Amino acid sequence: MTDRKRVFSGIQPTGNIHLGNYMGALRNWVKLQDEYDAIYCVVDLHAITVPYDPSELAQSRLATAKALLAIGVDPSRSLLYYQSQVPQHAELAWLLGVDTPLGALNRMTQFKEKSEKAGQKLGLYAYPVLMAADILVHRAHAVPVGNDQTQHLELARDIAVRFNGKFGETFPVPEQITPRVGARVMSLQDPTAKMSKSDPDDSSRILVFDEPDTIVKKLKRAVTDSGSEVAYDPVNKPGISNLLEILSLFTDRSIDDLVNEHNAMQYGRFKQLVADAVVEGLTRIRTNYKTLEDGEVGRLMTKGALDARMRAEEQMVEVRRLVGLGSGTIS
Ligand code: AQP
Repeated sequence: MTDRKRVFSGIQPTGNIHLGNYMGALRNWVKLQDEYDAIYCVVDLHAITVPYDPSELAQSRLATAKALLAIGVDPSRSLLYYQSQVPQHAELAWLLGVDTPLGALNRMTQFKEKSEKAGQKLGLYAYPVLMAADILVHRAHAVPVGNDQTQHLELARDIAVRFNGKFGETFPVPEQITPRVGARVMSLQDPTAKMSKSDPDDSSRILVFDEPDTIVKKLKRAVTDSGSEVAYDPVNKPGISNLLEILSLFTDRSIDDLVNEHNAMQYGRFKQLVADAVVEGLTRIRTNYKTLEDGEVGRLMTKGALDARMRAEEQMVEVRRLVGLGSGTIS
């Protein structure tokens, strides 16, 4: 283990990775590998908290792992694995859950939203406790996520503080890392709602692996606002502001700069500009994906899980001792 600070994050293997996932979280995952001891996870135990098809899960896990590698997660610099292959996550979730007040879980908006469709189930309810365990089992200092995860991360911080208060300083209280641009990418069809995998309307999101002509089509159909000015005003012009954020990220130029240059441009031309930048920016990822071989990715994920188990077990030996569940090992 290095003495660098640790960063942890996860992504669910549900549906395909979209521009919101990429801009809000995954781009940061790649960047942070240089600065931090980075630990990344395909959170399959989270994915099964909503209805799913078991026969598709193995395939979608693999596809998600490949996508992460194609985007630039580098197993020679980061730890990458499937959550379910490291049982310490679930064990710590139980130990943390026994002392998590129901009032805190009742406030989680994601539970309220998702349980409307999936029903009120314990797994969905306990999801934020498992997320806290994911982070704390690695004693992570920071968590790169989009804005939609702020409430869950606050709960993880509360859980860490409560544990430390009861058993002594054990877990760093994790900080959230969100990007300046792209922390909440909005739906192309309803720019007041976040872009999301579960939106039934395909044209609401751009997938990282969409074909170039699909990207152009979706962006051309993106809902824009009244008026004709290209201006950044997320409240009154959420559609154009969303497109400006996307263009800013893909061109590495500030929003002010882009507004100055394109202020008088017609919406149609502006959308084409955004589409060109996105297509160009995602080409490298699409090309990388095609070079990845399933067997090799499977082996990388197994190695990642074995390393992660060893690291998580080091923490769990201490946690078990602290909570009174013994210091010895059973062999
Ligand atoms: N629209 C978004 N803008 C910025 N960041 C986003 N993230 C998700 N949507 C946006 C971030 O992507 C990471 C991985 O997300 P996830 O797959 O683990 O969970 P999610 O938040 O449930 O993703 P979706 O697409 O929004 O799925 P559904 O439709 O099921 O709710 C996280 O860091 C998240 O913040």
